[in-house]
Amino acid sequence: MSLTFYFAPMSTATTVHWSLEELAVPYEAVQVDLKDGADKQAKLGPVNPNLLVPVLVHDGTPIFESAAIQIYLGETFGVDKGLYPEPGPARGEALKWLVWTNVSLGAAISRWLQNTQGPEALRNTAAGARAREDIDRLLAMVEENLGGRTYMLGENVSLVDFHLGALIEWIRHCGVDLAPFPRLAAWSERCSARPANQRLMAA
Ligand SMILES: N[C@@H](CCC(=O)N[C@@H](CS)C(=O)NCC(=O)O)C(=O)O
Repeated sequence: MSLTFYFAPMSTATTVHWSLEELAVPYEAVQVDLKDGADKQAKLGPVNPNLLVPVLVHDGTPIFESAAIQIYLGETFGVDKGLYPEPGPARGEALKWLVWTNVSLGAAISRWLQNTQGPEALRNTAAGARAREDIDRLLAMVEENLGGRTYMLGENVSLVDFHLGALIEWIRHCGVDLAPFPRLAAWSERCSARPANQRLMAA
């Protein structure tokens, strides 16, 4: 069995990196310098024509898109390790939050960053403000979900917590205040304190 993981620090790849560390499966990590076009082309060209990290290559098959990788890792290794639900309604909940993290919350965060911190010529103040409102509305969904739950799927930590948790760490770093969402803030601290995440942060 071979697993090769293409990543860059402090990027979308961190969500998958965290899961790989928690799953404790052996993998080879290949760091890509996203600022170096030649490095990107040489390393990512053969595995992701979109030239983005993360990419996971399992026994020669490349898988890109972080949510797809998380789902794949969950199905392939996570159930046995107690980090991903068996097929059934709980699996449906995991899929719901993994996909939501990218296509709802992640998309709003991208709009916000592009319109407030991206290239000057592409910024739009009203679109940035709208995206920021959307982020708070979406964070309120997480706050609601965490009512009476320790983790996103209930009492057990799962790949959903690592996927969403890494994104929340990132937006905190970008200046999103979690104070209006106390359950979310406490959950984020709980997840971030895990040894696997601390190892990544220290690397
Ligand atoms: N939808 C993709 C987004 C991946 C993505 O945007 N990756 C960024 C890093 S955060 C990247 O590789 N950018 C390449 C570059 O900056 O040249 C996913 O979830 O995997």
